[in-house]
Amino acid sequence: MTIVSKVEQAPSPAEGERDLTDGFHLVIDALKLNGVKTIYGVPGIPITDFGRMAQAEGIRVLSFRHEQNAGYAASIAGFLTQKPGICLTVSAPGFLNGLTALAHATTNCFPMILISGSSEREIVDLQQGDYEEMDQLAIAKPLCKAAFRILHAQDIGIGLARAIRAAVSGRPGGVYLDLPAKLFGQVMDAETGRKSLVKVIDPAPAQIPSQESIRRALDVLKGAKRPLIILGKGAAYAQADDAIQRLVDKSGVPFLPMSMAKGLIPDTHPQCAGAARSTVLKDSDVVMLIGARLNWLLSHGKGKTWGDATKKFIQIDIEPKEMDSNVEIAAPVVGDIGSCVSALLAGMEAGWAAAPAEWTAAVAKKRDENVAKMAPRLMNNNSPMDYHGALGVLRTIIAERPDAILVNEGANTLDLARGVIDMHQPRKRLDVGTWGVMGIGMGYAIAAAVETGKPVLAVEGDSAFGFSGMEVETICRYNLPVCVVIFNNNGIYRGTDVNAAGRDPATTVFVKDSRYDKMMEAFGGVGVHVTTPDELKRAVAKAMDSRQPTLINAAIDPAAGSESGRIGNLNPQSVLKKK
Ligand code: ADP
Ligand code: TPW
Ligand code: MG
Repeated sequence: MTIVSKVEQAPSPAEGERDLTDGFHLVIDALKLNGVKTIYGVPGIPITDFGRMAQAEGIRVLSFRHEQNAGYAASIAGFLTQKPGICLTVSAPGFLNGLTALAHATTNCFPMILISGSSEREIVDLQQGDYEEMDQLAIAKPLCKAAFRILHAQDIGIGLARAIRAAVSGRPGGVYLDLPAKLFGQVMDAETGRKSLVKVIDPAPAQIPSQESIRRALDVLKGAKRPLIILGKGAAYAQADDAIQRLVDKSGVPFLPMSMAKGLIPDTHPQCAGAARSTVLKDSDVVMLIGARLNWLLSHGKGKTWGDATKKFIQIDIEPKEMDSNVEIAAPVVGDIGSCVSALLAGMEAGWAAAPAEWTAAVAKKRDENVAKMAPRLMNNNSPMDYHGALGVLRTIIAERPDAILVNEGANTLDLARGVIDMHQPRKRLDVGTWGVMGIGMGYAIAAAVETGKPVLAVEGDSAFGFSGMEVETICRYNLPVCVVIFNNNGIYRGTDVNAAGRDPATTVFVKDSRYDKMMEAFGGVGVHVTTPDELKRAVAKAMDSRQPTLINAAIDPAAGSESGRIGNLNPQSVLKKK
């Protein structure tokens, strides 16, 4: 008897012989049937052979050093491709390591499936102490959009179809798929197995907004004296780039991109209000949100950030429950962004009046003033470097290579890079997202390189880098075009804190003048240590053009940063006097 892996190429069975398949191959065939090309994970019992077989069957299986990084890679692969990114882990500890990323995917509305092997159900349920025993399904459930377990080989097709649909339809999110060890070895007739597989048709169906909601939104927009469009990462995810561009152009409305929506329309577009953020939030009277939630990142749509003027909100989102989540939404438009924006465009009759010139001129003036104020700071060649001097050159690097992908995390390193580095193309800026989580860096960089083939520039705070730094080995192993720049200011926010109590170092500082570049050299990559913006520029340009794995340790003035970057106001204050 032969175990048949490629069901579609199964030879006709010889007389009296039935071809068989098994759980391993059915999962692989189901993934392939649904277009999965890459799996991010860490091997071990019970999925080591699964990884080998998937690789043999032509799926790219990328092995990481820690599941959390593989999970972040899968989550951003989902964002970039609109297909669920797949993360594969072992049971209990591997599963838990991957779970943070699954929760992150759900929070950020990225489609992802965490597939974990699990231990024997009968033993787990009686809590008899199996190898890596854990009730993974129960633990995953509250942290993701949906969670499934497959117990029988004949259910693999349906189980994967459910997982894929749950991840990508409606508001995308993380899905957990539990595959007990026993499933992989289950054998069934190959032909029956092939027939049991499901190719998911139209996994994320268009969701057409009602005509009434479109009319209402256009009425509100028409009445605006100071309109603003806010583009969120949902708009970037939706890949409705042309329609959004046409809406912005036709309406003449200033737009503000949220962090990961930067570049959806170039930051250099005349209507971009990125450099006039406080003014447009405060002074606008009608705000159209496209794939952006009114969460903490937008001060919940109220308070002094939003000024005194009464605002009317138009919100375009695929998730009906998002409407009125923080403030009243005057014109909810529920549907997928492509369909909604196209319907709005269709409803804007010829001769639609562009946004009032008085307002657009005021926004442009404010923006130009702010840009002019910043310009000289970006041109300094100080050593030790400050953030602006270093970021000024990275801004040029990206302007010269607009198709490169920028990954960014840290506190000052994040907030200042977001403000300084203009993005020119959609989905090129990948960062900490809704939670402001540290640790996405290397996972995102690896997936970005793998999924797009473009060179990646990862701009990392020294603390941020530490959360996923071991994956530089992975970058070298797969020879990926990733250039990591570490803004090394000797610590979290600043490198200057001292512990008044003596003994141990302060909680926010690291070993002084660490040479992270040597880490890259340890694995055969290029390591460079730089102390001036000129040196930084040369090193990054070389790395991006050579596509060689590179880590540049950029020494930043330890006193240059501020506590928590731009969000220091969120720190609770003690009323007690310091000792
Ligand atoms: P940002 O952090 O950039 O402000 P958020 O993550 O808060 O963005 O918001 C993204 C929003 O986009 C979510 O509310 C999500 O439901 C929505 N969304 C995601 N994909 C689509 C889509 N294809 N069509 C409509 N809305 C979408
Ligand atoms: C998973 C808290 C926010 S920002 C940051 C930490 C630890 C590091 C800032 O230092 P870095 O940048 O990266 O050196 P810089 O330029 O300001 O010096 N754990 C998680 N997520 C978060 N957000 C934290 C801790 C945090
Ligand atoms: Mg730092």
